[in-house]
Amino acid sequence: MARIDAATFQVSTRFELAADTTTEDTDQQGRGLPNYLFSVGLLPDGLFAWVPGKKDNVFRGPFRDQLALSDDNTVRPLVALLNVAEGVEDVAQRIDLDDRNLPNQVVFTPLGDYAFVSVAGSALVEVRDAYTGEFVTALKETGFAPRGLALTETDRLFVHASLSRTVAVYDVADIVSSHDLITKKLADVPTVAAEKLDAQVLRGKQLFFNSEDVRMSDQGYISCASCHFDGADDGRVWDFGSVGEGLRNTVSLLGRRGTGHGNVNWSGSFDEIQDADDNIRNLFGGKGFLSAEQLAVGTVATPRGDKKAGLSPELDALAAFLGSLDTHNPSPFRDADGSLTQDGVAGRAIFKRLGCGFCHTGPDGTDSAGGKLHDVGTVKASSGMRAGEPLFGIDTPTLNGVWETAPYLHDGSAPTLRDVLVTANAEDRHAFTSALSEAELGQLIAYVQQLDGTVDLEPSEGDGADEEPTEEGLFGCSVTGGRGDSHAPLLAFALVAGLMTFGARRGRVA
Ligand code: HEC
Ligand code: HEC
Ligand SMILES: [Ca+2]
Ligand SMILES: [Ca+2]
Ligand SMILES: [Ca+2]
Ligand SMILES: [Ca+2]
Repeated sequence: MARIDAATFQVSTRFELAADTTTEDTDQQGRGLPNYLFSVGLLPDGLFAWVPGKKDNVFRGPFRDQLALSDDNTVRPLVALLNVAEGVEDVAQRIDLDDRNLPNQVVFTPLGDYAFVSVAGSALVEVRDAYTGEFVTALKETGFAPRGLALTETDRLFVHASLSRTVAVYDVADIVSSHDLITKKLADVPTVAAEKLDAQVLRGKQLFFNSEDVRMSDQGYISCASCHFDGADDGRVWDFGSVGEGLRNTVSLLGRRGTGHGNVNWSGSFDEIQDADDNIRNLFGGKGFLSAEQLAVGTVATPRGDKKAGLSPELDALAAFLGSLDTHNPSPFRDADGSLTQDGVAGRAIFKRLGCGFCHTGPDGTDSAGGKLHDVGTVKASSGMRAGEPLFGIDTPTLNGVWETAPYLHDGSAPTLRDVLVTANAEDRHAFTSALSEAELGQLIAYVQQLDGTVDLEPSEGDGADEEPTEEGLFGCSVTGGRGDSHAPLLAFALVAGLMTFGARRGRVA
């Protein structure tokens, strides 16, 4: 967290929130690295502040400390306490909101004796003693995904239930006056006159954010939003060894349109979003949205076996929501008018010359749709398996949106794009980048940083930007599905580079 001097706009204090590597993992507490620091609630005296967020247990897992992630020791809810006067976090005072998911905003009573904390995934507001941090009571039935609070001088608490499209209003006068703990819900005020989301998509988004449903999570700790808040990623590398995978960097779901980029997961292990039910049951402690009977039919229980689609309205709604995530955030590395910078244009030519588009193909920048996997020299022991089966390669990720999704590679082992192309590509198995001059490398990186799904016309293309690339078929056949290629086609890249077009990009959707 940073404190900014309002007069000079300079950072005056930086509060470092330390990784907790020592707290014993139990059902009420655990280790973790603070993340998703949503907001700051300043106490009326200005001396302390509460910062709600989460704690990611990136110290746990079969490849790390030999302990499988469990539903209560994957993500834990966190409120960090900043000692504003001394400019440090008071680590000993950290609050763990047991059995909750994604606390995100805090307001205090005028005397500073009680705190109201909205908890998005748990669909409630907690009342806590501001001196001790102890739990006092909870305002339930706020509606889905509460993520905004306001306390009025008339002792009304307004709670924005973002995914119920309502503001819940509570009378909290008894708490404010320390008279009693009774609260009364006065109203649910609708905030949206004409809902823009399709009903199934909205239902899916509500499920995505809701850890209270025992089908999603046992003790209410985990929802999809725990790691993909608003559909994005959390920058973390999770040890998914216990669900037949390995070290896995969270994938942003933005722009991927559910299975719009073919199989999902770095190993391409799932062929439907509905396969997330496997993680719900095996990782989040949820009962799952499919019954034992449904799972017992044919090969439904196997991720790429008989289809799970159509078996559960909830899983289908989750899939509809993910399918609706069809845009990436615009890259700020572009010129102000949204076009490629000069370096970006130069980088695009290098991208073609090196044959990057052989795998990062077409508007989505991936050949995943054919079920291909490639080992570009990044697969190691800690990469683990593919849903319990041998892992021969990785499903080519899109490069659209990578400007905001560091770290890189399936296991997050490349902190920067440069590391992907240099440090992690020592043997040139991920294209011949060692042949590039420092300037060319900079241009290639500039191009990749500007990919966000925008249609970039090339001078020679005129207005033919809607055409699909036609050369793909020439090369697509040289890689087999399921097994990683040995990278024999690399030599061919240099020869055909002049022919290859990366292809038209989709226009930005408003
Ligand atoms: C503990 C953090 C965590 C939670 C909770 C979580 N995910 Fe993920 N998600 C990840 C990680 C890590 C990956 C990469 C996993 C892999 O490749 O095996 C991922 C990958 C995905 C992908 C693959 C995207 C692609 O195109 O390859 C989808 C889809 C997905 N998650 C959906 C969900 C849904 C739906 C939920 C809730 C049911 C969920 N996730 C909950 C961490 C999480
Ligand atoms: C043979 C297929 C292939 C070629 C050619 C290829 N890539 Fe990749 N690329 C992949 C695969 C597979 C991954 C995922 C590897 C992993 O996660 O371990 C990847 C990952 C990446 C990533 C990291 C993305 C992320 O989200 O972490 C970047 C950046 C990237 N490639 C850029 C390039 C550039 C630039 C070129 C050309 C110089 C190129 N790639 C050529 C297959 C390829
Ligand atoms: Ca607990
Ligand atoms: Ca894919
Ligand atoms: Ca499946
Ligand atoms: Ca990443």
